[in-house]
Amino acid sequence: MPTGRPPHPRLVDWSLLTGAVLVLATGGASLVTGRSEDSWVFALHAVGALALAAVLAVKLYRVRTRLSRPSPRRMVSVVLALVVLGTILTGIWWVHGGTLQIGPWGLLNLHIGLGLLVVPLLIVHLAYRFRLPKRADLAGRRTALRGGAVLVGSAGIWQLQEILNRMLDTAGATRRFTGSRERGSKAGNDFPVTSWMLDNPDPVDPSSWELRISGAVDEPIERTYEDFTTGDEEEQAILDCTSGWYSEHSWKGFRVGELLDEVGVSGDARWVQFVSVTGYRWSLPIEEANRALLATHVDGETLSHGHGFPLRLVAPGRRGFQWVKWVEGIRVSHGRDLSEWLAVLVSGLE
Ligand code: HEM
Ligand SMILES: Nc1nc2c(c(=O)[nH]1)N[C@H]1C(S)=C(S)[C@@H](COP(=O)(O)O)O[C@H]1N2
Ligand SMILES: [Mo]
Repeated sequence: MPTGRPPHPRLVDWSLLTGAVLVLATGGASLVTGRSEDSWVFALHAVGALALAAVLAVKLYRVRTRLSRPSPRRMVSVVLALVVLGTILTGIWWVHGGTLQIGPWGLLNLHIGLGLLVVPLLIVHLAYRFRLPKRADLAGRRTALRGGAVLVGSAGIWQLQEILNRMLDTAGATRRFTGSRERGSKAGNDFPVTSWMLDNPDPVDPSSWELRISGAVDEPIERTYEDFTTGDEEEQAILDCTSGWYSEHSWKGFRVGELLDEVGVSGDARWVQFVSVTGYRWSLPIEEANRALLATHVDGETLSHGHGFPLRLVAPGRRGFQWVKWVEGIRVSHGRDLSEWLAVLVSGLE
């Protein structure tokens, strides 16, 4: 590995910025997929983050003497450095089986929260510090060799972590590629109940509950609980929550496509939205929605209230937050309803 003259400060800073953008982008993307084809997103996040940690060490070494002379601008930089370090440490700790409980939040929630806090701090930091790079800062054989060494080293450490995890038999050893750890699979209703933020409705009374199918359909219709007692479509699928656990079950109910065929969907409809009694809602592209399940049962048991009785969406390959519970509405539409992003965050706030 080439050593000697320290890298140019602008090269270090631009490497950090590139790394931070990559790690934030893959971190964000990781929240909306649970499909194994997308596992590279998680790999890129981990390797990128380990490389970022190495470059950050070089930067902190360079600025070490300035840290003792505080100014408001410098405070932002110091807080940014601490938050990034905290994000890196919580990420690595999670990978190695760490746990932590702060109220309803776990270690992975803390990691994500710190990661999101990086965004505004980084923007303020850049507002003070942004300098365009010069080509000479970024070019050269030594730079390419060093950059390559950091990336190869990070990929190597990433692989070594899994060997270490298995040797020490940590809780991290058996996680999925999404980072989630197994909880209560195949145990009927006996797996964690997770509601996002404040969604906590009273139990749904099946005698007054109705499912309304509306939007780009021939004629809106209502279905009662009675109509849903006979569903026998089964699907083995993993519910994978972004707070860091997954649970695999056999779900039973109705194919969404069957219900939509009965009502008749307009030919150019593109999205199907699932709406909860709480206002919480999420959409799937229509082809995917057709294959999804509206479940009444889990491993042969009637869904409990906490898991979404009488009806919940089972969307294989999607993250848990997209599996809408207590579904009372299906809306077929041409365009995507972007307000659902807000609805999943604030649903339940009265
Ligand atoms: C500056 C921001 C961030 C940094 C520096 C960072 C850093 C890290 C590090 C060092 C790891 C451990 C990798 C390993 O040791 O293999 C990790 C894992 C992880 N991070 Fe981040 N992260 C950031 C932001 C985020 C965000 C915003 C999210 C989600 C929104 C996220 C989600 C995850 C997940 C799910 C894992 C676990 C992956 C696994 O178990 O293999 N991170 N992160
Ligand atoms: N209506 C509604 N559906 C919801 C939620 C919610 O808060 N409200 N939480 C989601 C989240 S974040 C997850 S991980 C799963 C959890 O399902 P479970 O409680 O059955 O484990 O439900 C999803 N469906
Ligand atoms: Mo979740």
